[in-house]
Amino acid sequence: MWCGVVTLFPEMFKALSDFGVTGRAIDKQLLQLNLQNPRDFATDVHNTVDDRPYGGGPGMVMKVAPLRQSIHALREQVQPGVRPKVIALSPQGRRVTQQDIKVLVKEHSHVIFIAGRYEGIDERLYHLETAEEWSIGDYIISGGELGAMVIIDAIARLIPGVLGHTASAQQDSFEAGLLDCPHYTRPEIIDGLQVPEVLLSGDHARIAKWRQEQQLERTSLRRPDLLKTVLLD
Ligand code: 4GY
Repeated sequence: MWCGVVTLFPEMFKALSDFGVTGRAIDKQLLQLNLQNPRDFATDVHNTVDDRPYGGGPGMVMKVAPLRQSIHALREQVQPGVRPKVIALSPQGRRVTQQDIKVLVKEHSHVIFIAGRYEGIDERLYHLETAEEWSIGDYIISGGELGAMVIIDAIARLIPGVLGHTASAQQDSFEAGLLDCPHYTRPEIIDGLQVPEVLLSGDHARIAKWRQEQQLERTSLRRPDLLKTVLLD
């Protein structure tokens, strides 16, 4: 999977390249991360990438030209004929689900993420570069970088060969559209709290049944919205 990111803070992406599952995916060249700073395309002495909003108001708006040139520079790094999907992180976007991540990994080998800053991005960029807006949740963060990293992390763990067998099985809970069951490890008792007896029984059929019941119970209690779609499927 090839991911490009347009960001004023490329160093933030060390959180992906230098740690854990995403770091290993990059080391193994299963995930390629290409960063482009729009500041590199600023043309004035101050390296300006933002400007005052038309209509007035507080804050600054990211200018089209440096972002556009950044997208084009990233596009030139892919094989001719490949047209990466362009996704801008924004609270105005469609809420991202595990299903979206699955589709991205299966159907789009190349994706460019736009991580905005300040008050936002000049609206015309989305039209000019046919960018979709995606949101990681209904809250406001200071820039698109953390949103892009959340999505790239979720992508990495779905790329074949990135996760080991144990870890990929764990994924099956959300795969089934349900919340995960509770987990326990040693010691058997902590301050009087016992591990559920069934998990010590060695009866694998009973354990599997218990875990599925727990998944259903927790989902109906905590996320009844998820249960609706599972029952429909
Ligand atoms: N929520 N989901 C989000 C966000 C910050 C102004 C554009 C979100 O994805 N991104 O809050 N982003 C804004 C800040 C520029 C990005």
